[in-house]
Amino acid sequence: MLWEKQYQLLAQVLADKGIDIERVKDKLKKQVIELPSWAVGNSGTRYGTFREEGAAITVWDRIDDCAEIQRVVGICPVMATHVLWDVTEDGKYEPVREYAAEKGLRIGTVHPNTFMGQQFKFGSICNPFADVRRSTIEHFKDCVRIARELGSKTLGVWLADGTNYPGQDKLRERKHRLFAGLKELYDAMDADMTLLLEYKPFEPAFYTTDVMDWGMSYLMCTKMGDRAKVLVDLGHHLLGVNVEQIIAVLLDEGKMGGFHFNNHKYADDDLMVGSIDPYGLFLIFDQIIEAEEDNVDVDIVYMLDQSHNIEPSIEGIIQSVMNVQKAYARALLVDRRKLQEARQNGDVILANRTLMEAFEIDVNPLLNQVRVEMGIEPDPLLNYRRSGYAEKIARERKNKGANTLGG
Ligand code: AOS
Ligand code: ZN
Ligand code: ZN
Ligand code: ZN
Repeated sequence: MLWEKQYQLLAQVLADKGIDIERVKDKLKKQVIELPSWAVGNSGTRYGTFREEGAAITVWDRIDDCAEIQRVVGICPVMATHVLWDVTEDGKYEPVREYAAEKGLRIGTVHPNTFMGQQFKFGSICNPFADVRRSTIEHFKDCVRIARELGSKTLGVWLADGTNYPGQDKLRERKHRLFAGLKELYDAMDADMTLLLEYKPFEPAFYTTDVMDWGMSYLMCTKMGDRAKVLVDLGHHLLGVNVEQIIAVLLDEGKMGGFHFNNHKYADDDLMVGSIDPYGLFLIFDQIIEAEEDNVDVDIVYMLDQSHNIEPSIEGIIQSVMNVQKAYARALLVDRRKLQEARQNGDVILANRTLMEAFEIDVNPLLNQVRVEMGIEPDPLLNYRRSGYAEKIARERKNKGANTLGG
């Protein structure tokens, strides 16, 4: 095979640079990305949803689909979950955990749901009405129990809280309510659980959002304690924001907790990660690897959070996972010695070129080799297409009704 020859050549080139390819492969094999259960069902935009033949309808379908994705990619043995959706019809979570385990998956980050329901019109924990705040906190505490039942150690909180008009509510008071609510959740967690707090500049609220940026998330997490960290969703930044710098700061402060991977051109577009800006994704991984090499304690939960509106969801997820792998692989191949030298010499051009050189490497042969060594087919997408799984679920799930989830 041509790629095998390309791999041999790459191994030689890297050896000349003093990069140990065995170590790189080892890291690539250990990479873990959580699959969002909600991404395999039908999802859409506020303008409508295009139904996909074979889209997951039940929680069992979602587990089956994630297991199929894991079969071909090999680095996603975890399903991130939304508490309202990934539950049995009679409200049980343990069977979900058991079925997932049967399929070779564990349940990852548990996401509470504080945005679907009439009571949330003015927010959840920041709501001006005490009864809504109270019931949200009860839901949070319930999520801790659910996490236990699902065997998960991570809670991922995204709040839709905010206001739409100046004057609508007292902003400082909303901040107090925010902290009080989060702190109750934090205190209810087990000692080995972590809380990840996601931020987002706008939407659904359009004037203020209570956790609007990394600074606010960082502030809340710092006030809560060590087991609260920031979750960075790549689509949750205004245009022009330098995300990799945010990652560097959070890593340095021990507050970089997790990612929701996706890609955007405008706002929270939830497109496939790496589809619009693969270079930006590489630069994020570059920060992570650099911190690791500097012995910074890096403990990050990687998740996808995307919405597959026109592409087949499972294929979109497979492609996304591969895009993340590519970015990670390239960041692992940065010639750090040369980079360091260039920096010491004040050589801006060579420093930048060193990064670009890694970004320009065709890492497909390397990733193919990693997969073969892991016992899976080199091309996950073709492997999936050949399996007949898409046709099978389209047949089996046809006429079973369509389930539409948010994203
Ligand atoms: C919303 O914009 C966020 O990205 C959340 O992570 C949300 O919980 C997720 O998209 C599932 O609805
Ligand atoms: Zn998200
Ligand atoms: Zn989002
Ligand atoms: Zn998003």
